Amino acid sequence: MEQTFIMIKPDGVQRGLIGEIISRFEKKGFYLKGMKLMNVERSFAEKHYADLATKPFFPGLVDYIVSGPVVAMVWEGKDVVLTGRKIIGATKPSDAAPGTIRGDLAVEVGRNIIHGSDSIESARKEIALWFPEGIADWQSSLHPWVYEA
Ligand code: D4T
Repeated sequence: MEQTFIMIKPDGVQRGLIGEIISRFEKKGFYLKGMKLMNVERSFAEKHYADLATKPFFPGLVDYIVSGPVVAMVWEGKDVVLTGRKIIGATKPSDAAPGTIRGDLAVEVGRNIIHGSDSIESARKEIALWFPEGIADWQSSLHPWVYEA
């Protein structure tokens, strides 16, 4: 099954939104396969956001990501990359629909509380970067009650 990398950013941690965010993915029917609370080095944040290195907001983005602990997670499920992005909502919280995490819980693009991989290829790279030690191997006993096969 497909996997995606989800990160609760420092504002999501500081605002006490970890449980709320995990709950939305869990209740949907996706499976948590890896999770850790960690502070990241500047060089690591720069590597994660390497594709955005030329953007004017890049230095501020890196400052924000290293400003406190983040929660790094791997979630698994059918179409979890695309569906995870829908659960998260548009990058700019003012464009994010009500019912999405950013639509309900965030105001500013530079404080949008959560990251989710934007493609299967990005997910593969991000999981390898954030979880070099690997992820947990388990299956939910509820699987047949969420998935048809
Ligand atoms: P992430 O990667 O954090 O899930 O965000 P998105 O995939 O939704 O959006 P992105 O890669 O375009 O932006 C990455 C990150 O940069 C911040 N940002 C973005 C910002 O501070 N100012 C901006 O103008 C934009 C476009 C927010 C998310």
